[in-house]
Amino acid sequence: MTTSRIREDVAGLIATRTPGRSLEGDLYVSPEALDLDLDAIFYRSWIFVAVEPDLPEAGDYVTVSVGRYSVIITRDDDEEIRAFHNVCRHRGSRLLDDKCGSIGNIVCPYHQWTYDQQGHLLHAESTPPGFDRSLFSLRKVNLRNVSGLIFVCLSDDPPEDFDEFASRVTPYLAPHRLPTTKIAHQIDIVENGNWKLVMENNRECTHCGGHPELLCSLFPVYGYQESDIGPRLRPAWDRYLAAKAEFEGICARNGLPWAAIEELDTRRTGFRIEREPLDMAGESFTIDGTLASRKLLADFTEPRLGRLSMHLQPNAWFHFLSDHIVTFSVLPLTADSSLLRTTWLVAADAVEGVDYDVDKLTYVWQQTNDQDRAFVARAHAGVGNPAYVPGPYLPPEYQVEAFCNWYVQRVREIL
Ligand code: 3BY
Ligand code: FES
Repeated sequence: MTTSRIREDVAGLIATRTPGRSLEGDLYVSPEALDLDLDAIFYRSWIFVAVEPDLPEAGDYVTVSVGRYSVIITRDDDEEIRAFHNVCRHRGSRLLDDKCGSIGNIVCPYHQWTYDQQGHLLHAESTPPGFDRSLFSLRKVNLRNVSGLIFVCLSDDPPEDFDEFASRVTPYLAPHRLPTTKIAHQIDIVENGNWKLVMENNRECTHCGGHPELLCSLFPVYGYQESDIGPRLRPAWDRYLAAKAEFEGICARNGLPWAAIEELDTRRTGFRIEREPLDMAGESFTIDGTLASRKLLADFTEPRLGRLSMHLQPNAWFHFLSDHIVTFSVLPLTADSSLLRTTWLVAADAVEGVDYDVDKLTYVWQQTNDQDRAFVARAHAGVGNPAYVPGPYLPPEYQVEAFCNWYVQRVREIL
């Protein structure tokens, strides 16, 4: 089949999409749809790829693969963070292989063309007289740093609303001072499911009964409104409302914004942010809700700051707490598999074994990730079955629908 024919088929599935229902199966499982997703979404949007503490020192770098691209992110001697394509300007060799490391100059392993940390070509052997090295700098990738969260955009024409998004969320994020934290733990897991199913699963809590550890501290009403609450959730809802009333006072006292901003499918850089109370002791994502790290972040003096949660299209979500931060990024590997990276950050001066214990810090989300991995694999297997027909999103799943609306809009823009 020609590329344009494939596009027509996928375009047909997008065109006939019924609002309020899940997507057609081939949009989740076909390699052609993944190609389209990469083109429409991952090569054009701002993609969350790293946190500043991934590169704590001058000379540190990380590499990240986004579809067919590989990107190098570096911190230079002036502490500036930059991104380049991981492609030599001589004959295109990949430059860096490792996920992270530390370097002075970037030396191509093939014929040793040598670039400085700003991407300038410093040295190339056997060049003819008059060879202009300045024409062969590494190709830059657009990068933004929002309170220590690193985003790249592979397009030369990045979405223009990103800076406005950044200025709206910065008052929420900045008080946690992510750039002053350190990585306590980071794990990559491969989900046996399409990236959209990983994202959809994250956008609702109607499956949260499958997360007993998370529900120790998270109220199981994420995405619910009063009218959605049945007898099963009524006690939790009442507890949530009582906690919220007290919590708003805590936020006000600490000068922390908490009100929800919800623009998941009404803008190019779709996002949702809100600070909400936690259950039990109300301090952190632990089994009894008490702190996972004794050293609070920034200059916080109160542990009960709840969870500042931010959900972003297309590929990320975050929880900022008083004692740690946990970030999640999703990148497609194939139509059937996705990489989920989870990073836990604690205060830079928190001492492992004294102030925090990695197992306690990571337990709830390790369990939750594992449970979600099973849900995603199950969903992927089901939507790949020829008997699958798109089903209805229910009211507490409105953020799943917002994700699909946002996705469909992006694909329509390029078809
Ligand atoms: O991580 C999240 O933000 C959401 C909250 C509940 C379901 N999901 C795990
Ligand atoms: Fe990099 Fe030749 S391809 S030096």
